[in-house]
Amino acid sequence: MKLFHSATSPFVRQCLVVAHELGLSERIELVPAAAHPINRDRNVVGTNPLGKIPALITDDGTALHDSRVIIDYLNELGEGDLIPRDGKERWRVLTEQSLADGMADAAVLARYETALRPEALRWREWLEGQLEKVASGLAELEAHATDFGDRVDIATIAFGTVLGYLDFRFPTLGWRDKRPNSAAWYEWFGARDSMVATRPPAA
Ligand SMILES: N[C@@H](CCC(=O)N[C@@H](CS)C(=O)NCC(=O)O)C(=O)O
Repeated sequence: MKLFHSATSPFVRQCLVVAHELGLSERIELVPAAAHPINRDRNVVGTNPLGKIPALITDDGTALHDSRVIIDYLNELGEGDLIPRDGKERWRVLTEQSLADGMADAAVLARYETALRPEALRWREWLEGQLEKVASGLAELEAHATDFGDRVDIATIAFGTVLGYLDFRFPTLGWRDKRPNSAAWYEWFGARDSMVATRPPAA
């Protein structure tokens, strides 16, 4: 399998954490990608017309995206149990994953606003609106983090990778301040081999 990859993408990292957890990482060849909302990477566009990463080419040549589809695929391939199959548990975990992914979407957009958009065109309220989404997600996480126990599934992986992204791109945000439950949980989760092996480079 080939995965279009950047070490800084929280969505790519989610796929890699899943692959590590399922013992599939050796089967994935990482293809360096320069995904960018304006200067699109033509190689990525050839697999994902949206030009976004992660995008995966399976061993039989099938193109898969986005991260949720790739994760579902890897979970099935590795006969994993990272996605509950049915019942209330399934809908709860999928909704938690959706929240964590939404936080990552907002954080990536906030990053683009500050790192890519020319200064004269920046819109402070819009940036604040994205960070507000992140903050609301963090509040929800804080309310539930003590219930996570030793869960390792698509939702906890998504929360772990978005917190890692905040540490990487928004170190001054201080997300741990007044969020002791999330901080304690992440201390444990972030030390998993799968998380250590996929850490973004030093900012
Ligand atoms: N919903 C997508 C989001 C992926 C995403 O936003 N990827 C970013 C990198 S972290 C990207 O490719 N950005 C380039 C662009 O916006 O065109 C997923 O879950 O895979």
